[in-house]
Amino acid sequence: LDLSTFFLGRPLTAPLMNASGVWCNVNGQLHALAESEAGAMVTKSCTLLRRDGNPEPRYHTLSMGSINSMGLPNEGHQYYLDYAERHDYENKPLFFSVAGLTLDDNLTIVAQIQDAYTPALLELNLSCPNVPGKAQIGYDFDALDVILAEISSAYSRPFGVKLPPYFDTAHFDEVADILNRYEKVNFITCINSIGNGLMIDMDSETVLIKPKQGFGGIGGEYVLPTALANVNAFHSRCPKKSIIGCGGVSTGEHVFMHLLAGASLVQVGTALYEQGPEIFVRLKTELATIMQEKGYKTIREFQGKLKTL
Ligand code: RRO
Repeated sequence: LDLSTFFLGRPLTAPLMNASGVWCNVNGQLHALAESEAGAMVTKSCTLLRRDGNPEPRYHTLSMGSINSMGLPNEGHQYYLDYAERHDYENKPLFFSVAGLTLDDNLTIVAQIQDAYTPALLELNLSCPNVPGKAQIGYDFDALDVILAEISSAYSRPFGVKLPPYFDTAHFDEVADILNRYEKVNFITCINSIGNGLMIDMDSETVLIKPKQGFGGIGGEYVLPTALANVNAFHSRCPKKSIIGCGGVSTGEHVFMHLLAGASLVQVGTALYEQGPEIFVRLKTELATIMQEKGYKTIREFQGKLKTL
């Protein structure tokens, strides 16, 4: 039984990686991912300069997932570029997540990536829900069009976008139309956390995290149906692009569902935060077991082959 696959022509030992933000903020964590069973990995979304992020507590485990308002804590783009220049690309591909606070910052960072000549793949994060006072580009379709035009002319290589979840068919259509106008957008990562949820502690009658009066991005089991819908919606509307699935993955069954819905590669966020990089061993075993039971020998036999009624 073979879990190996390809992503944009690059061989992967398994269709699994971390979600940006989880286990990838500092070198020690990045090295742990490099040594794990993950088939690829991505760095923490970076800004031009280092940020402390929002005040703590800013992450809380929930019964079926997590809530976070980290606020883009990161070491600054140069730190992750230094990692990217030392990464072993024969071992596994590296994605480089960028979430500049302004269009100019994004253009500066992508110019630096280009100059560094690393084989890292740019994942442009258009969906951070947690920077106070900053709207998500993914929900502003005019701004989305502008940033894709600007990055496409400034950056000579294929890149991808990390999108927020959408909840309306008209929005799937409109965003897919915009993305399809940009040939360099080779992949789409669906989804970021469901923004600005709220959970409450019953005993103390308080919110669970300090920033934004307790509002934060929701991840984990809560978001699986929304994630699968977004993966499948963009898979069918953007046939020339690859989809990376993210959202609600904690078992091999969830990985299988994302692949069936059209993902070529599946990211793990909340469950990786809770369980650590050893989780990739279990996810691979569980995925292999499901494939064996169903009689599939390779991932390509079922990837994107979701049936409708
Ligand atoms: O750092 C964060 O607060 C954060 C980011 Br940049 C993101 O894209 N998604 C998220 O849930 N948290």
